[in-house]
Parts: sequence; C-alpha cells; structure tokens
Amino acid sequence: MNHDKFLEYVQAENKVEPKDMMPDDYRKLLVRQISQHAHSEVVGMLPEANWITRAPSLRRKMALLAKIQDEAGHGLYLYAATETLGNGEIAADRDTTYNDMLAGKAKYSSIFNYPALSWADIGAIGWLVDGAAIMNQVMLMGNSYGPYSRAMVRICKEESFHQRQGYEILMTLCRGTKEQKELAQDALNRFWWPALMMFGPNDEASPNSQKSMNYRVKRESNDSLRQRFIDVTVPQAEFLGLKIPDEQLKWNEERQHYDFGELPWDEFMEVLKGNGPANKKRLETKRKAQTDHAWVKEAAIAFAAKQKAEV
Ligand code: FAQ
Repeated sequence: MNHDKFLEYVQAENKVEPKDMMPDDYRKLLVRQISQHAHSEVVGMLPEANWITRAPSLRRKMALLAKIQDEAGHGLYLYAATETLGNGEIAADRDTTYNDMLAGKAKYSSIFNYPALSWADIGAIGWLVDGAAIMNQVMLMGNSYGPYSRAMVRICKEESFHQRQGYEILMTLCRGTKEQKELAQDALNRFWWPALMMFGPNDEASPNSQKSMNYRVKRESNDSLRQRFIDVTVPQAEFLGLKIPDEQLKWNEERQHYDFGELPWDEFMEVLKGNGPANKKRLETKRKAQTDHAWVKEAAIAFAAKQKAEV
C-alpha cells in the first residue's frame, strides 16, 4: 500500500494492526506518543505513592493503592502496545523506550513534575489530572492504531473511577472544617494551570498535530480538548465552592464556552527542559528503582526460563 492509499485507509476510519504495512513516520509517531504515554503512567504513580502511608483512613488507603496499581497496569498495556511497533529498524522494545525516559531523552507528562504536598493534592490529582487525562483519552479511543485504541477503552473506564475518587476526596474536605476547605483551595490553586498544560502547547505551537491528525492518531486539537475540559470543570469547582485561580475566567454567551487567561507557557517550557519542581527527583527515584530492584527482573526471567524448560 503506498502512502496515499494508507492515508485513505486510515481516514476512512479503518484500523491498522501490528503486522499491517505502515509508513515509517506513522510507526515512529506512534512509538513516540504511546511510549511517552506509558512513561507518564508509571512516573505518575510517584506523587500519589507519596501519600499511601499517610492516607487519612483505611478506606482511603485501599482506594489510593488500587488507583496506583491501575496506573501501573496502564503503563503495562501501553508498553505492550508500543512493543508491537518494533520492526528491526525502529526500536520499540520496553528496555529501549524505558531507558530513553530514564536518560531524559523521552518525555513524560509535565504534570508529574509537580509535588503532592497535602492530602488535598491527592483529591486534586484525581479530579483534575485524571479528569484531563480522560478528556484526552476518550478522543484517543478512536485512534487508528488497533492496539493503542483498544488499550484506551479499558484505561478510560478505570480513569473514570480515579476521577471520581479524587472529586469525592475534595467533596469531603470542602464539607469539612475551614482548614480542610483551605487545603482543597490551595490544591486547586497549584494544580489548575499545570492540569491545563497537560493538553500540550497551543495549536499553532504544536509541531506534531497536523501529521497526527492526518494519520487519525489525534482526533481533536490540543486547544479544543483544553477548552472542553475547562467547560466541564468550572461547574464542578462551583459545586465544591472553590474558586478557580484565573481572574479572566468568564462564561462567553456568544461562544458558549468559558474565556480564560493565558497559560504560563514559560513555566511549561522549563518543565519540559527538566527544570520543573520535581523533575530531578522523579528521574532519580526511577533510576534508583531500576538498579535496586534489578534482582526482581532477574528472578522473574530465571523463573520464566525454568518453567519453559519444564514444559
Ligand atoms: N508534557 O506537538 P505536540 C495520565 C510535548 S496520562 C510533556 O502538541 P503531540 C494518567 C510533546 O510530546 C497523561 N510533554 O505533541 C495518570 C512534543 O514533544 P516531542 C499523559 C508534552 O504529541 C493520572 C512537544 O511537546 N497522557 O495523566 C506535553 O501531538 C494520574 C510538542 O507538542 C498522554 O500521554 C505535556 N503535557 O501532543 C497517571 C496522552 N504536551 O514528543 C497517573 C497521549 C506536549 O515531539 C496518575 N499523548 N508535550 O519531543 C497525547 O495525546 C499527545 O502526545 C499530547 C501532545 C496531547 C500530550
């Protein structure tokens, strides 16, 4: 199938499967995006893991543990989907992509370079971070690569539970004491803009969007998803009695959308360059885990080899 035929094929809403012919730049685009998505899931476990031992009740601890385990599972589906794209010339195996992340060569979502400072942050992460992730991933369920699209269906179901557990934490805090409500407001103040930046740069500053849209990987633009997220989240904040930290936020009757202020793009660029509040700590933690827990991987490989030999 030549390139034009391939474009026609995906644009007619057909799915591409691992053994199908596909252009190299489609393969590379997917390896980049799916592996970065996988890294985001596993690095994203760290800010929340910081609160497992300090969850305020057994019930909260169980829900948080389950959520963090889900994120590991999402990483697993996504690394597995990435691996289906390796073809000898383009490396997509887990060790290569993971080591690229550890070496700082591959990105993961900017949001995970912000620390979780209070229990209310766990609520804000579920509500805003998982909320933003779902908005983006519902769109990705319709992407043209079969394994990625199928992984998204399952991941979205789990992310909905994550979003609700976060919102419920904040609802409890907002109905509690003055200090608890202040914790919730402080978490919203710190997570609002970083959550909006999860959708990526503005459309005119997004170098990958056009190709990604043509290949039906992205189905909607960064700005359009960001606007939708703001539109659904503002009433949720109002229900909690919290104030979104944006003086320019205002319903626009004509557009039937909220207008909002300029995002702190300089901060976004710094975080992408590795200079966010927790970038160094996140990578150090993952590098240390890779070395300290190497024996687990070795034991699992030895056990699998033994089982294979016994069959
Ligand atoms: N952070 O041209 P575009 C989650 C990079 S999962 C870091 O617009 P594209 C679940 C981008 O990679 C959250 N880098 O790029 C959870 C590109 O650099 P490159 C993760 C960013 O790919 C919750 C450059 O900027 N979700 O949260 C960011 O067309 C709680 C130019 O950007 C996904 O990964 C950013 N925010 O659109 C887990 C979804 N934005 O690669 C644990 C899949 C942009 O050329 C706890 N990914 N960049 O060097 C996507 O949908 C897309 O990749 C976008 C970016 C929309 C993120």
